Amino acid sequence: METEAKKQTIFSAAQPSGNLTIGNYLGAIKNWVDLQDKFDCIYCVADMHAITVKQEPALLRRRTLETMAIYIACGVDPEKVVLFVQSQVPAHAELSWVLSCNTMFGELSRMTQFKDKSAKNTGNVNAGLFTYPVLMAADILLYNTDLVPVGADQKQHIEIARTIAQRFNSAYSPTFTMPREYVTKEGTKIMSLQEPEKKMSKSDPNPLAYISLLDSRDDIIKKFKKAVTDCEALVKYDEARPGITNLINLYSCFTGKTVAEIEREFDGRGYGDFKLAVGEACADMLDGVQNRYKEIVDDKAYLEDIMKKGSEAASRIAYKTLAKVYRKVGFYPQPR
Ligand code: AQP
Repeated sequence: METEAKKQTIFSAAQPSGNLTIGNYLGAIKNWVDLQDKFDCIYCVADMHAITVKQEPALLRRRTLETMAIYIACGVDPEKVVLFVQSQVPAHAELSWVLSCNTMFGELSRMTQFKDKSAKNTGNVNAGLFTYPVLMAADILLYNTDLVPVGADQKQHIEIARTIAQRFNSAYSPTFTMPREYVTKEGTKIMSLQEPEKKMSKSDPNPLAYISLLDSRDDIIKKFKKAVTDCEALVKYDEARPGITNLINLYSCFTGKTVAEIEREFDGRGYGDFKLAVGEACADMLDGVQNRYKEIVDDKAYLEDIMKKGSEAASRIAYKTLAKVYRKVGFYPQPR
């Protein structure tokens, strides 16, 4: 009898630190949906990562549920994937401690996200912000993950997860699968609409800088109209002009048109026309997501049932890995 080849494992997560943006969608979640039929996929709402920045507790709880609903509205199918909330699987925190003892201070000091976020939050440069990549390594390594679909901003964190895994495997014995990032060309890095040299972020204090997946059509069109470009009024892809280049990239993601087709379509037309077209295409793309979201977000029992099943399924895998790690580092066996 032929045995079926084991599928590769995918792990990915997003933080409920704000309403998810089109950056989160194009950089990560869209790929999650594309991958769910071919791989064993494990997706999580990373609430433990979110508290590295101050969160209002009631809001964090609500956003955790809403983020679950957004994943599903975007097409993530809880029947096909393991979908869970990070803090409901304590193995993440437990493995993170062991891994932090196998991670060097210098390695963490080089992380760009730490530098960016600590510059933005000078009043709260906490140890969790610094050790964020270790928790992320634990998230990934617990599930013997082969591939991690992320935006380009997270590549450095996948690299350090590999370094940590490698170090642990050589110090003890082969334990962790070496993960690789899965980044698609199009959604790689969506930039802010107000400061196009910076990436779009859901926690940007200026709501004009990002498009939330739940923004109304009017807001979407208004935000694109106000998007920062330049005074050349030329719809032409040019890395030296990050504003218009970001909008061309986005329009291409929304419509599937190539850059050359877009440049031809808007040849001789001003930015006004183009920005309106980008806004309309974005709103069209989000229509279905928003309708589905409205249908499920108030069904707390349905969402909590998915969380429960997800955390049970995730725990089964995670605690197997953790038990192996505890044994290898020499922790005394759990009392029976
Ligand atoms: N602008 C982006 N372009 C492409 N991909 C992006 N991602 C985030 N922003 C962009 C990808 O979305 C996934 C989830 O991200 P996250 O919530 O874990 O954290 P983040 O990268 O810090 O995202 P934000 O929106 O910038 O959150 P805040 O503002 O809370 O820090 C990741 O795969 C990420 O690559």
